[in-house]
Amino acid sequence: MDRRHAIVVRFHSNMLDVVDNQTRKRYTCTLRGKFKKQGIRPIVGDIVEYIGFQDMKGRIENILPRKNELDRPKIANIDQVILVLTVSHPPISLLTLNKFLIMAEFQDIESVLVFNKTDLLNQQEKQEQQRLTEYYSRHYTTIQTSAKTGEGLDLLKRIFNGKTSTLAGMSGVGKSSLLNAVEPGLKLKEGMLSQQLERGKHTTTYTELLMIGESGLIADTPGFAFLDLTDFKKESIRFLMPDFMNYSSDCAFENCSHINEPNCAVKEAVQEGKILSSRYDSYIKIIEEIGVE
Ligand SMILES: Nc1nc2c(ncn2[C@@H]2O[C@H](COP(=O)(O)OP(=O)(O)OP(=O)(O)O)[C@@H](O)[C@H]2O)c(=O)[nH]1
Ligand SMILES: [Mg+2]
Ligand SMILES: [Zn+2]
Repeated sequence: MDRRHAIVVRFHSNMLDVVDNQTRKRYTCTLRGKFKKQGIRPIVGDIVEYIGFQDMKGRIENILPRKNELDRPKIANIDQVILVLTVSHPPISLLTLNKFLIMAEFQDIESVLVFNKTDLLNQQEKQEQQRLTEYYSRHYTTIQTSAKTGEGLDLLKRIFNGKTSTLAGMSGVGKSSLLNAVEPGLKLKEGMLSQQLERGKHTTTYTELLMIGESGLIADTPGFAFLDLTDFKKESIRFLMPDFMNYSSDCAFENCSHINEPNCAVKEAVQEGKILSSRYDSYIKIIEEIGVE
């Protein structure tokens, strides 16, 4: 029988769903016994070899090597992470955003920034969003959207195409709403912000890859993921900030940490407004949080 390639999109109790790489048809598969013996378990995003039977049933024969692997959510072979933010409703935490970008940079995963709920912004908030969009777009794909009015959704759709993506962002920023707006057939559960904040719960609670657009797959992950920086070395953070890297070669000291050294080009750039001061503040905060090794 023919072995074909597919991607794992969802787990059931002891079966898993895969989507064929070429036909985009969905099969519910069992695992070969050898996986249990070897203690190997595929995760969502794994590329597998499978044999398809009748009635869209199949059996996983082999798991191909992973290009990357995230822990929270447990997912493999991600091409990009779509980080959804809101300048208000709820207000953005720039520290969280910057931590997240550092984390993605470290894992070598591309980040896309989506500023959502543009329809709710007042004049001042609009300006703030414009300022952030302009800055971050120098290093990351950055778009502005509204799941309500449809602004930016065509662009978002194009970003999804041909890629395996995962969503991230605080509860209530509109991750599920954006996916529903782009692909109404998904019918994902959306939450009422106020109720969510009261209960401190997420509306979306498990990891699944959904088919979106003609050729995209996306995980609508619960809330914020992979934000643990404790394993980081303080010394590595500055290399994960592309805006700092633009200036650091002009620092007087070759291995300048941009904290106490004189003639620091990064600190000068902050003073001249070329680097956002919130970026620098986040850098110092993160270094402090990591503490002494
Ligand atoms: N006005 C406006 N409301 C939005 C927009 N996007 C989402 N909402 C509302 O914001 C609330 C939260 O949206 P969700 O899509 O459930 O948020 P989420 O990011 O998926 O939240 P979790 O699943 O808890 O992580 C819902 O009441 C949505 O209707 C938008 O662009 N404009
Ligand atoms: Mg959701
Ligand atoms: Zn420096």
